[in-house]
Amino acid sequence: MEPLVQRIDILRRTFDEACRGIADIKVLQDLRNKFLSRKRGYLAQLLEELKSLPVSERPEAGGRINVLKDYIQSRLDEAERTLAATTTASPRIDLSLPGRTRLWGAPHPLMLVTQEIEAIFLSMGFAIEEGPEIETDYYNFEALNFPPHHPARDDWDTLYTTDNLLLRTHTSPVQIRVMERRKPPIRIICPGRVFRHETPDATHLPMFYQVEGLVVDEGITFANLKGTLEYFLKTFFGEKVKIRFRPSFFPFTEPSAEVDIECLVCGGGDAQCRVCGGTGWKEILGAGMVDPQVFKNVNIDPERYAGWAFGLGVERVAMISHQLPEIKSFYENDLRFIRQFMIK
Ligand code: 2NM
Repeated sequence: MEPLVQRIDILRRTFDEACRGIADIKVLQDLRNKFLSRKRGYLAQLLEELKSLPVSERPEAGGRINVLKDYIQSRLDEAERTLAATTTASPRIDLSLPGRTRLWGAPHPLMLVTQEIEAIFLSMGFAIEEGPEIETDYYNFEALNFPPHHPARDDWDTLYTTDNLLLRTHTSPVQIRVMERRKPPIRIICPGRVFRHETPDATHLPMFYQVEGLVVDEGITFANLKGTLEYFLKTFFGEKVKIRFRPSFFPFTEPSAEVDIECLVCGGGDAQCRVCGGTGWKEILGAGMVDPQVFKNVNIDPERYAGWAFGLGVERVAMISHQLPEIKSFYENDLRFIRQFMIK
């Protein structure tokens, strides 16, 4: 057998050779055992053989064995770090799979349109008021000049929780509550959810959003109504939009009007237009001068004060301005739809 010192050198070359084949952690652990195991490792065997050397040769040989041991240890540690960095849990990750998309929310188009409407009226000095969605018969009907059993109630049928409590059919009760609490001048808008007995179709749902407005002061006339609503519609739909006022009827206003804008799709040029039915006009809101009886109900003197009010459906306005054919698209919670209206 070769002298111990030579066998130390041979062992180093054997180790270097074996090191090239470290493909995974298993091979690395085998190597570590073979060379460094305290009991039967190659280095432990060499140390054991030190005893057979003459005492004078032992320190040098022992030193060489220790140098080799440090060398093997540090190379194995390094190999382990490299393995860990390149193969961490590799069998469990399939890099060919598509990533998990984070579905960020987006403001709902109905909220965006509501805020746009609010911003225009806020700029004219209006305040925003809110109130309950479950109302009494008095606030939803009586105070607004709908007598009990009056046929006008048919158009505002709703769900009743008791004989006296119902889901509000408009946000006008909020305006009644404000007029009870506060005396003129009043300039408010009332956004919110309302409910009506409706069979769902392309343009109707039993629940929808409204914005109503109310102005009460001394000397208010129909000219104020017209000027303010024209300013609102031109700001919202564009300066050039054509507007018309038609006579109409509501129990709570006299006189009453419905307000149309020109059809944004055909501009009146298509007798077959699917959007306006060939009329060239789209109804956008209802309005009128507050009926003196409504003022009496809230203790505002109709001889001294006058006022006007309007109401619009947010879905209808949003559908016209974005040219959407189906009201239900607002309620399907499809992010692909909702995200299109995001202001980026
Ligand atoms: C409309 C149309 C016309 C209206 C009237 C009132 C109140 F409380 F002052 F009497 N609030 N809202 C009103 C008037 C609502 O919606 C189409």
